[in-house]
Amino acid sequence: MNFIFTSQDECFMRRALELALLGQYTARPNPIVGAVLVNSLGQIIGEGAHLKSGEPHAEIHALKQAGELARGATCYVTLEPCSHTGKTGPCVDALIQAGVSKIIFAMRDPNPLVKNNSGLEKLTQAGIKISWGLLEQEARDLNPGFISRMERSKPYVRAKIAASLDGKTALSNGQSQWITSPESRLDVQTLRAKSDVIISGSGTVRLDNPSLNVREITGLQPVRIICNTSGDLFKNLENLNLYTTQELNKILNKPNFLIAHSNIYYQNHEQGLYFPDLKNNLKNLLNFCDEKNLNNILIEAGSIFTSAFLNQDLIDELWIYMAPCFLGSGARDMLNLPEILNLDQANRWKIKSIQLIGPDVRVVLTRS
Ligand code: AOF
Ligand code: ZN
Repeated sequence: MNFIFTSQDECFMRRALELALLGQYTARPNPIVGAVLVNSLGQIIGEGAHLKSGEPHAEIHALKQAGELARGATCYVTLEPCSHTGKTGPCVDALIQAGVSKIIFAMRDPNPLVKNNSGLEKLTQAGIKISWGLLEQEARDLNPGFISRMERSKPYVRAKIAASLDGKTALSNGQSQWITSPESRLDVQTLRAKSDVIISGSGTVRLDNPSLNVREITGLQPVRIICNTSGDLFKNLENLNLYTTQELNKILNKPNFLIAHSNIYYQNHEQGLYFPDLKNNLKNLLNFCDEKNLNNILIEAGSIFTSAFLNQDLIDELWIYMAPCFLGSGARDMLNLPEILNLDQANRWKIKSIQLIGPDVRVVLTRS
């Protein structure tokens, strides 16, 4: 379907996209959504964002703010209004009841519960004009993990790397704190805060004893999963910062520090996730995340572990923070990839964005 939109439509949709961000650290596992109600004079009469799973959707907040003024208004919303009863009632019914006359949404909802056309048919039958596709890519970019799970049955996976300009991530003795600036590390905090899960390797845990939590931003804490095939970290749990900073994760109903392992002895450990042959089948860990409604995964690990994910073709985005320094030839490489003998086999990516972060540069790479 090809709909025609005005520059005023675009302005209001941009506002809806902006509002959606209000839920970016708190709404998961739900998608983030923004909505704006505009009257016939082109004035905004209601605004809303979906802030928390189980709480009202964006449209409901906007309708509440507009009250009686919603009659005859246009609703701009970043995601197709839902037609199902989940933790909350269908937004389609609320919009009909409030008497809005037009709805413009940026993207169809890929959720199988909403995907059938029943909501759109209901709106059309109620005499409401509907159109969609305005700033669709921008709306898709708000919810990569939710869309990936709905469309491909797998979470969206990002890997973060902090490196020098000569592509090194640690000295030969393992020292890596700190190559990048405090500004870059704060930027990583926002990336963590948007992630449902942080995955790391036991090597990083032994070397740095990291907490891998969110400290500078208010929002939900991610689940931290450490891959440790032998399970030997279980012997020393209490001394890990991951253990002392753990709290209950409501999506999983488990502590937010888990160890993925392949040691049958720890099969029933309450903080364990047992996968036979985890090392060669990291995909099984991602399948677990998909089944548990965990949308966005961030890998923060050393080069060997990050490369294992890369070699198994499991990474959607690379976030590389590069500090303007050189660590020399003895230092550890950013990645450990198999040697290739033909440039046709190069591991190629597309640059999605480049941004200065303090004194460093952040390059985001995608596959497509
Ligand atoms: C909307 N507006 O603001 C959001 C929508 O369990 P529930 O009731 O909260 O439903 C969650 C599903 O609703 C979610 O998976 C997605 O399909 C849709 N989200 N829909 O009309 C919103 N957040
Ligand atoms: Zn809804």
